[in-house]
Order: sequence, then structure tokens, then C-alpha cells
Amino acid sequence: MKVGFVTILGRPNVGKSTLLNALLSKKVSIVTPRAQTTRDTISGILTEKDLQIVFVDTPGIFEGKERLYKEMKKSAFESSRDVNAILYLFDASSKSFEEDFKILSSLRSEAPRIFVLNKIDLIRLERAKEIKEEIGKAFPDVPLIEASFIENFGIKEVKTAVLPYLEEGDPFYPEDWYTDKDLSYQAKEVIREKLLHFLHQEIPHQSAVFIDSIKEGKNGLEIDAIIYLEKENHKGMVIGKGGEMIKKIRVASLSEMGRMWHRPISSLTLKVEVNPNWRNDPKVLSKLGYGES
Ligand SMILES: Nc1nc2c(ncn2[C@@H]2O[C@H](COP(=O)(O)OP(=O)(O)OP(=O)(O)O)[C@@H](O)[C@H]2O)c(=O)[nH]1
Ligand SMILES: [Mg+2]
Repeated sequence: MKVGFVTILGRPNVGKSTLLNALLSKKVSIVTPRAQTTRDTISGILTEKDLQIVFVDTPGIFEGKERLYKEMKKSAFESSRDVNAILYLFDASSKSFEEDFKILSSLRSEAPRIFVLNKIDLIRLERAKEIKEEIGKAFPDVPLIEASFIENFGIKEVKTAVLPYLEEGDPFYPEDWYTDKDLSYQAKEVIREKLLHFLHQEIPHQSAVFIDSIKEGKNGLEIDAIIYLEKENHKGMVIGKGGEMIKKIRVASLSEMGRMWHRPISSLTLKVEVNPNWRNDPKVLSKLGYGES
């Protein structure tokens, strides 16, 4: 069987998680219009006859001063080591690619690279030509695939491009697995997706979700979650007038979980707590699964 690991890297918001979900035809990683959506490395497992590719979605690489962001950057860089190939995504609508070039030259990995210019639906043909020239000049030997994942364009090409880098071996995961993450992790991510969707400004970035318990009840899954916030005055905004906002988040999370898992969820309770400075507190970060303790 041909097997291998392929890491998906790039700056925040370039479409890494969109690509992962498209490759698997399944939602494994949350997607929002906002940067810094993905906070962990998430594997999506594509198993076909005689083939298993583990695609690893990573947090977008950027310089953030909080410890959380340093851990995110570290995990993205670490997941590019010892893999069969690296898919590096560029956002075609970017004005400059300097930051990308900086990231690429600081990558310490021997793995072959494949470039993807995503979001070409947002630019004109002329600009695409210009960008390809600029990237080609900086990295003449790396192949570049043009894509618009939102329009299902270029996904097949991405899959085909990684095939030569796979090796003969046994599968890493059972054939019916599509992600390395359990239900508890997925539940937390869905709630984060809805926080990012409904809340403005910095509130979602300054929040974290912890799944206190998830168990199979008589009528379906019963989930208890805690939303941690950094500031006391954010609490009112997350709960909303008469509990309107938290209700919206709860209802949207429930329907998303139902769509993803195809199984009943009989209860979802959301508690809101304030935990100042959680993004810098190694103990809290570790409890939430970010970085080392
Ligand atoms: N116009 C356009 N938008 C796209 C395309 N691909 C993804 N997007 C959108 O770009 C936004 C970010 O997509 P994500 O997949 O969450 O990006 P990401 O790279 O995982 O972002 P982080 O997790 O923050 O690093 C979402 O609103 C997507 O719908 C594309 O080809 N064209
Ligand atoms: Mg992402």
C-alpha cells in the first residue's frame, strides 16, 4: 500500500482547513472567514484502495506575543518535519509574499515542497501571472498549483501532486478513521467555530472552549462545555441580552454537530467563565490541550 504524511502549511486564513475538508469530502477542521481559526495540528486521513494519505492541517503561521500563539507556531513548524511532502499555501489576494518567503526560508525540513496559489477566484489573470513569476523567481524548483478551493478547483491536482512522494508501507490508521481527533475535540472546535462566527472583534480569539464531559445518554450524546474568556466585560456579550447570544451559539453548534456526526445529541450545556490571562498560563493551556505543560 502507498502511504505517507503530508503537512499543509501557510499563513493564517489562506485556506488550509478548507483544503483538508475538500480532500476528504468531509468536515474535519473548522473554517471561518477569520484568521487564527485553527489552533492545533489536525490530521485528516484519506484511505482508498491501496492508498492512505494523512494530511495534517496546521495553525496559520504568524508572530503573536502570547504564549498560545508561540505554541501554535511551534506545532506548525514541528509538523513539517519527517513528512513525505509539504503543501505550502499562498493567498493569491495577498499584496505581498515577503512574509511567506520568510516562513519558507526558516522551515527546517528536508521534505519536498509543493506550492499552491489558492483563492485565484479573487484576482485577475494578469495578477496571477505576476505572482507566479515572483514566487518562481524566489523558488525556481518548486512546482506551483493554481487553485480555488472554495470553487472546488485544483483539489484533484493537489492530490495527484503528492502521490509520487508516498512510500510503500502499512496504513497508519484503521481504514474507517478519517481524523485523529476524538468527539470531545470535535465538539470543542464546533463551539469555537460558532464563537468566531457570532462574536465580533477580539472576543473569540480571547476565548477557549473546554469540554467538561461528553457521554452517551439514553437519547443521544450529552455534552457539557465551558467557554473561558479573558475579560469580565466579555461575559455579558457572550451571554447576550436575556441569554440570546449564548442560545444562538448553542443552537448553531448543535446543528453543526448533528451534520458532522449523523447522531443525536440530546443535550449541550454551555457555561461561561472568566479566566484572565489564560493565553499565557501554561497550566490552562495544557488543560486545553495547547502546547506542553
Ligand atoms: N475567495 C476564496 N475564499 C476561500 C478560498 N478558500 C478558502 N476560502 C475562505 O477563506 C477563509 C479562510 O479559510 P480557512 O480554510 O479557515 O483558512 P486557514 O488557512 O485554515 O486559516 P487559519 O486556520 O486561521 O490558519 C474562509 O472564509 C474560506 O471560506 C478560495 O479559494 N477562494
Ligand atoms: Mg485553519
